[in-house]
Amino acid sequence: MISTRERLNTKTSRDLYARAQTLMPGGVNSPVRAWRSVGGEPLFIARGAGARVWDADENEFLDYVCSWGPLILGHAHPRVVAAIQQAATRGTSYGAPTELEIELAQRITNAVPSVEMLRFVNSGTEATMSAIRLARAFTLRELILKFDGGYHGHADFLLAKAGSGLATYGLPDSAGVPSAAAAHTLVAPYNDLETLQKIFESRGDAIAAVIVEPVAGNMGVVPPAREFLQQLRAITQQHNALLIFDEVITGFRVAWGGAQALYQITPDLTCFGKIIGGGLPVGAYGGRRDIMQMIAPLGPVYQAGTLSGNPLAMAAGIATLDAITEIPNAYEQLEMRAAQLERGLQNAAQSANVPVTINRVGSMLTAFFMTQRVTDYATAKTADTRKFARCFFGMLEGGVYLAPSQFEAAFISLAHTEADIAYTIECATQTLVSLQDE
Ligand code: KE4
Repeated sequence: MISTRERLNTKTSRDLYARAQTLMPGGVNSPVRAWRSVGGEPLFIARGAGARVWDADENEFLDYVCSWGPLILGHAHPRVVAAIQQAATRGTSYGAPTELEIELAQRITNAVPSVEMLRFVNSGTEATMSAIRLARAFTLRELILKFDGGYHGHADFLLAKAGSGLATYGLPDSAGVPSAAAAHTLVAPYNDLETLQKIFESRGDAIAAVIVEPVAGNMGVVPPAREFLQQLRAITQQHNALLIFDEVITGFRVAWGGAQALYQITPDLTCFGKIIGGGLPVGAYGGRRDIMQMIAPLGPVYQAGTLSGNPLAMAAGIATLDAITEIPNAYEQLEMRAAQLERGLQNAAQSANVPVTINRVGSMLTAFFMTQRVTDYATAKTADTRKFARCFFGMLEGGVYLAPSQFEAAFISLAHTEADIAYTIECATQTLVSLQDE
């Protein structure tokens, strides 16, 4: 039974966190897991099953992080576990081609027609950095354009933030990123076609590619404005720049064919991650055959990886995609559950008189603590993050585990039942009422 509203016993997590911090920076292997934006100390998760996780103190939670997106089937899906176990009995890695890579590549290219050929890597970061190297080689141009608030992994030239004012050249968004690396990255506001047009008018002939999250998930969920993606496609085509869809989150999430199917846009290259690995480390980049054929060993663009196409990860990805296809109306089910959650959260916020605006595309959503609509990073950043943090901990005490940041997405899986969603809404109703005194 999920824990009722009571102070959680988190002693084991606290002890583990103390030890972890002596061994790993911040005690974590990815910054967002340290809960810095909500405060407090992170829970250490011991196991997951379906829509639930249990922490090291056996507290049970409904999970809306879902490993930041990969677990569209929920945790420890029997089909995925069996596939990994079976692959492991034959060995874990050979450093040689395997049939499993063909099987997963075939499923992805069948599902996403713009991807005629692809290369597997081990993370979304590797996918986007490789796609950008490829775009630069194909176009013989150096500039890349990304959008403010867009996150595409931690390659140097992608850790660039918007310059001041209209100085759109990127500035390093992390220590250790050379200014030269960021200077080759232009940064424009998401959903702002006017600025995009201006940048292309002045620098279009030097821009190799635009990389975009077709549905932004890293400023919180921000859908593309009407015509934004269509115009982005037209402008890049007009200037012979490539369009790279970063579908690491949206791939197989918002539709079987990803955001490009949902919005009917054909990018030149697409980056994948998360769901295609079923929770194991997998990324991929792919697209037009004439572009992909520039990748070594066929062409001059070098990219490699010891564990790329790892058999266990391939097996997990194949099992995940096959399990989705075998669930009748899987995406309609995800849409129904997510819409139920969105409606319930909206009603809870209204009855508690707490200003909340919700952005949702399919089974990814964010509730921003503010009244104004969120259409880009500048507006997202005006959200009341203190109120978000209060809500995060209220939901946690009620047995609901949200992403520990206002600027992330909540993910619904095929394991979340109608009753789970109803429970979540009840928990939100109680939590939001407790925020009224703010
Ligand atoms: P990875 O290198 O973390 O596998 O993927 C990078 C990446 C690329 N593109 C998009 C659109 C992404 O969302 C990501 C990674 N997402 C973050 C959270 N939104 C992963 C969580 C983390 O950094 O720990």
